[in-house]
Amino acid sequence: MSKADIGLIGLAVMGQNLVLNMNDNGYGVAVYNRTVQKMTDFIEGPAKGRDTIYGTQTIEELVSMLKRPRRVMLMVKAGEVVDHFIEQVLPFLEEGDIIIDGGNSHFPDSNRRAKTLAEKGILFIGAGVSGGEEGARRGPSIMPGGNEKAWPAIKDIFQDISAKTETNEACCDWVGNDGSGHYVKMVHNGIEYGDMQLIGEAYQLLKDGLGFSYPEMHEIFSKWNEGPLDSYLIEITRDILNFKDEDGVYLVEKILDSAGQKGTGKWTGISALDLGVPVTLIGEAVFARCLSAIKDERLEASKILSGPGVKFEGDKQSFVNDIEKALLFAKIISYTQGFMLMREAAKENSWTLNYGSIALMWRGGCIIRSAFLGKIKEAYDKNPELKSLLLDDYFKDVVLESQGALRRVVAKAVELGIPVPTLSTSLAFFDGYRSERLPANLLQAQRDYFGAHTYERLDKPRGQFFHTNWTGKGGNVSSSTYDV
Ligand code: 2AM
Repeated sequence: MSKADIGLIGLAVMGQNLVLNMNDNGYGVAVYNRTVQKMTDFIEGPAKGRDTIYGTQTIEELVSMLKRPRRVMLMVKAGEVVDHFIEQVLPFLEEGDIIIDGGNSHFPDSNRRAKTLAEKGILFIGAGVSGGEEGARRGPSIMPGGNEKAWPAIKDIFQDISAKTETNEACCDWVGNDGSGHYVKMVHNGIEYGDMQLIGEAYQLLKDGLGFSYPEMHEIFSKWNEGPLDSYLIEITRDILNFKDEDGVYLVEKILDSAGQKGTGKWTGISALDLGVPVTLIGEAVFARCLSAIKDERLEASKILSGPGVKFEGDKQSFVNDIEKALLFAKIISYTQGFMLMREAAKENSWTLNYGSIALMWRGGCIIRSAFLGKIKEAYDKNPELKSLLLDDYFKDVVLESQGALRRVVAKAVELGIPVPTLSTSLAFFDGYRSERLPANLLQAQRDYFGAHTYERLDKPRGQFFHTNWTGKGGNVSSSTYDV
């Protein structure tokens, strides 16, 4: 009976494709779905003729088919449904068996599940899986974290089914304890929001600022995809810009400009705020989607609030080259911020994260896959303790070389009245990050003035706090004893 290498619960399209992918790689898979009809449709449809994919009608039957240690993977809707299935599976498992959650779970849930299951002797893995349907079928990026004791038992399956880089390295490696796999996946999605918003801003500059046609923009993106911006998202944008509806009109022109979101970008922003890390670019990308979503209000405002009415004058080609460099610059800032966030989360949660291997996992299979991630891996391979990507020689040179282009692009966008929230925040971050002094001295003075919050001084050692009676009227009591 025990003949399947792994059991998979949840036969929506991601689940089905992972099963087929595992089976292509020689693994026997037992499958189950709440709605049993979906299981039979799968067995008689996409899985037809594969005699090592086993359809099961109950969870008990599914578990009974598994080799030990039993590996049960959940590909179900994130949230309570995951807990519900864990409860259903548990009575049939024994110590040392493994539950893998491959859905888009929020990392605090995975932290909790890893802990409560460990108490029961069950090894929990929270694995971020990226790459969409096609990735799941042909090779996704997989970011597994949780109970490390389970890793040897799932390593081969996961690395076999994952995407590979050009040098045949698997885009799947051990991430770290607890919910760190889902955390890294969340940051991946946040970065995806940023990359997409940056491309959107470039598109609006090309279309509304420079007046390029769709075939011209298609050409520009084709060229960009052959340079340092070479990536999946640039590639699909190139193709989208060339895609005509049945009536010959470019389809993207007809799509309502109101963006949806499922929450992972927002979670990244919330985590950044919680940890106090300036992940400004992803934050702007999330808010840009929110602004797009109030379409009706914008429509009303557009009739009342006019812009500068300025037209682009100058050399279009050189501006296109500037946009390319500006995109690269901003992308470096975004990834710098994302890795800063992961470092802080690792500190906070006592995770040991390997940043080079995270870059490698994102190198292929997932939505943000790009040539650029190879450079990030090199930077962390050179110095695993690298504080910031901007301090790496390669990235330092690129940002120093391209900052002029970004400044011209942002300045021109401001003149033209084209919103570039992510491009401009990347510049603001850069200018702040490279500043020895920021105006926070004044801010500290204000805080001390109105709230006796105290300040440290440049001419005294750190850790000594001072309070000044700014008006001569307030007391000398500082907020350590008196808080307004
Ligand atoms: P279904 O096919 O029976 O709807 C992705 O939606 C997967 O999660 C599907 O396998 C789906 O099962 C499952 N799922 C979604 N909501 C569920 C719920 N409330 N209980 C059990 N399974 C659920």
